[in-house]
Amino acid sequence: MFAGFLDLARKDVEIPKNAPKEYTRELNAQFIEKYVRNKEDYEFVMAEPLRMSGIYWCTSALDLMNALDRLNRQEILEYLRECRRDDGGYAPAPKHDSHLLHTLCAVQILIIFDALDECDKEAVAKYVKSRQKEDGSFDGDVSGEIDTRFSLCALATLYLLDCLNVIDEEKAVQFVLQCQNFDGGFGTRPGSESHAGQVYCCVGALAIAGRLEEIDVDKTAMWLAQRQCESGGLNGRPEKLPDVCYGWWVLASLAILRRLDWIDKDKQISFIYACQDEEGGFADRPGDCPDPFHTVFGSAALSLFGCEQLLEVDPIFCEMPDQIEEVDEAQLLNTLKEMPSAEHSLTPLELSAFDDCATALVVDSILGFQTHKMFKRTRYLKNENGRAIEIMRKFRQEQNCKAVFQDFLKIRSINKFLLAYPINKQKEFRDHVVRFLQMFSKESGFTIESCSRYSQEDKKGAKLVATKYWRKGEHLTRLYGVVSEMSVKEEESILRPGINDFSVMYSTRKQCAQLWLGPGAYINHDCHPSCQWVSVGKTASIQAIRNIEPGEEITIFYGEDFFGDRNERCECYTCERHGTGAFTGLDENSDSMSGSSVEVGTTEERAKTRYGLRETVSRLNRLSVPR
Ligand code: GRG
Repeated sequence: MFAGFLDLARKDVEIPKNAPKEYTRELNAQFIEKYVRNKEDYEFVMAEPLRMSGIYWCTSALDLMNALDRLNRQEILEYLRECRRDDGGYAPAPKHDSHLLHTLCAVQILIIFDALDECDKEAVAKYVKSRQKEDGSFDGDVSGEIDTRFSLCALATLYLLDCLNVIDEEKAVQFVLQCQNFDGGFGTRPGSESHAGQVYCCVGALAIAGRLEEIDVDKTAMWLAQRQCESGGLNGRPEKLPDVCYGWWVLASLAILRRLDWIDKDKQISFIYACQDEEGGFADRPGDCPDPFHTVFGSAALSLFGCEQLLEVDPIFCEMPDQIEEVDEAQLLNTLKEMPSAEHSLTPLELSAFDDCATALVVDSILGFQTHKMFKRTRYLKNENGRAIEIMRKFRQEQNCKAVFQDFLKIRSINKFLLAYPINKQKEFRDHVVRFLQMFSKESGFTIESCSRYSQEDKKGAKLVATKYWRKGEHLTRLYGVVSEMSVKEEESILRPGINDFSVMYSTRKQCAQLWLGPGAYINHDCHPSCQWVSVGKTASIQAIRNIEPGEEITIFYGEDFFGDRNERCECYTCERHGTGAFTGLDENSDSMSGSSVEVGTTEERAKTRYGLRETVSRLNRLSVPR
């Protein structure tokens, strides 16, 4: 209590010299896992009135850490069922009353677990509508408390369920606008003090309604930027102590307003790191006790700044497309061809994003794990993987490219992804997806399978395999490689050595690096390959250079020095058979012959510490591509 009084006088904190200086992902994940497991702990028991929010914080935190599998999905979904109330809303715990905040949390949890079909959308929408007052405001529950937090909860819930039209949106917007103060900030109700949490709620609500242009964005962003204290931390209002959770409320608001760079990023990151407990989890300030609330919002703030150990955060509100806008399905479907053109106009950036998204939809849905990606942190499918899996299952039976693409367009995150591109590029995305569908077409003569041969892929990669007999000289016309030339600037901005330069070649003729993606990027190297590349326009196809039996792997020769000098680290099947490359000097009967040499650490750690198998810089001077 005495410390609480002292806090009234303090205006900032000092960061201890020994405070953490990096994000401790594993410890943070363990902290959440332990919190959820120890249901008898005092903190857990006392948090019952907030339980649904607590589950949302834990679920969201582990989701960002890409560690959702540490939670018991079934147990959580069962809990949600117990919290459904007859009025259509969700309560924080069984036998409690429903509340708008916990209803939003429940919907978000269902989305994270890809289980939105468990939600009675109409009932929830009816409940949210019932909480709107005559002046456009919302109360949270039967107690009647009005707060702009509940305006955001209402709009966000309805947006996520695709039924914003059930409320009086205009009145909701007018109420939020009335809560803006002369300083640019927003409060809980008209005339109440500006607070960063409420700014987030109001800016988010206006973004959902597509009405941000109604405020002076610079003025609001200035008020938010002034929240940064000397320590680098952010406070919620003037003269108050910084708290790691404002890393989220302030930064997400600035991100929505496209003014994230108005904050001293490095100082803020150091402050956030320092709030981590040495045993995991985040506290409000350095040295305090950690909890799930500060852990999720501290992590989310770091993700906004692009922390590599965290998945891209989905602040929903700053990525929001226009509500009514949807891609023009007819334009895309009417001109769909089963064998797309060999030409394209994709820049390396577009090709990278399209390839990632298409492989997430088509390939990963069938193989059941994430295959190579240019931008690993981006979640193209958000939490709608289940839909893609279903669609691909149907494609394998019905073999209908048009129907499958039409279904893909119905996936919300895909529609949203495409809306960022003009129609000509959307068509190119469609063609790219169709190229990948060939992998599962009965006509193509090849397919993709998982492959555990290569240590560089943490033994979780893929290979292309023939599904028919191919004669020497025949062209595998449905197997495309898609090539895009890279400027030095593009190389610098897109490529990360050892991380995503796995398919970059140097053209000695054109004197530039080229990005090779498409289904062809899954073809593995072999020192005695079965195929070779043949350029066709801006794509490339594959030709058999010897007879290939069904079931045999389709391989090409990457180059003399792709896997180190004279391919000394090559792990191909031919090297394994001949005891060359990575198998040189290995005893045939030793354990390490069961695929390749022993590897320690993650791919990223290895990329930093040893020869980078796919390190562009060291390869660019050696490689050439076919003319
Ligand atoms: C979709 C992420 C998401 C949230 C739902 C409930 C809600 C919408 C947003 C809450 C926004 C908010 C009001 C955050 C502030 C939380 C907080 C730490 C309040 C503390 O206020 P004070 O007055 O502390 O106790 P200060 O920092 O002002 O001294």
